[in-house]
Amino acid sequence: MYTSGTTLSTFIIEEKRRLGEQATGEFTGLLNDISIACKSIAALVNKGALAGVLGVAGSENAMGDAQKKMDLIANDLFINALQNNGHCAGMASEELDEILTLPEGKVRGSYLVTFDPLDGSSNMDINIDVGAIFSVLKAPKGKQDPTAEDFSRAGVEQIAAGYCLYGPSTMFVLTTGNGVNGFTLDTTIGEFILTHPEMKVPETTQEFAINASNQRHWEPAVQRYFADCLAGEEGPLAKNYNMRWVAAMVGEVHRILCRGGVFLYPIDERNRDAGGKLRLLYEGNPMAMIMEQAGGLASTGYGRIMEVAPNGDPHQRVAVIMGSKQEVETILAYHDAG
Ligand code: AFP
Repeated sequence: MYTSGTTLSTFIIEEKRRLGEQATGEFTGLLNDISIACKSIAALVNKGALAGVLGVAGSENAMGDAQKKMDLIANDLFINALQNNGHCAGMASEELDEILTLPEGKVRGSYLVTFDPLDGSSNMDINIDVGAIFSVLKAPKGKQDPTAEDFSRAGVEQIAAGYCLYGPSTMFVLTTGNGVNGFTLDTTIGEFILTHPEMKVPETTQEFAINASNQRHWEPAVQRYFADCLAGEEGPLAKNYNMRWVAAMVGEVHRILCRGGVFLYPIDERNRDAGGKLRLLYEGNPMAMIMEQAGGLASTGYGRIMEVAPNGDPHQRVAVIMGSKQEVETILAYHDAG
């Protein structure tokens, strides 16, 4: 008998049932909205130059990054998918200065969504992997429109997080707090199908990912760890390392989920006051939840990313060290040593 496999919606409904949770369908609807945004983005990313979506938009986002055309299109597609179906009460996007409330007349749902609609967008023009990252929080009860303060919550409060990787195939990877599952887009039927159940990060690794061009700015603990990695078998870590750098966090995290590794975007002297380079709400927290749910660790070097106290700025930054449990513990020992 031919089967089409387990679709994302079926998986979410079945998971709720398995856990004995009351399901109104709203959460399933919300994740469906997000998956529709991702499918629409995948279609355009896949067409690339044919769809006229390459190149810069001529604007900057809240962090002063030059926006690509596709950053803005992906942002619009997320907003469109989330504001019309009554599942979401408000959004925060890496591409927007302020949080976004729904237009008048739209039904407010029970959830808040944060997203980076096109992570690694400088990869777009060279046809290398890009992705989307999202996180879901409960909306405050009895409030028509959320404020920035309502998004200002530690990562441990996330009720779901995920990413969509636009690579050789399009993959949607999701956690709702019960492990991590990966779905591949079957473009012939337009559905995400469960292909990577219960993803687990291997505990050990010999692979690291860091932008080594920043080496001179890193803090001493990371300098020492990196030097010991390069020393290989003869060094204190006694193993030969491999290095990878996709320059899109979605790509790095996906590789780590599939075959182990560590990804570092540590504090460096230029971003020390800001707390790091990557964004806590749009990158740090969601990827930390996925990593931990898959058995890995996610730290700033000094504590769990998901316990970083939010400072009220939706564009707060954070240092990131995440991946295979034993390797992250090794890096934390370098930090403990000062
Ligand atoms: P964008 O979302 O602005 O494209 O940034 C991607 C990213 O934040 C992250 O995904 C990469 O790991 C990192 O930037 C790469 O940045 P550098 O080129 O500065 O190392």
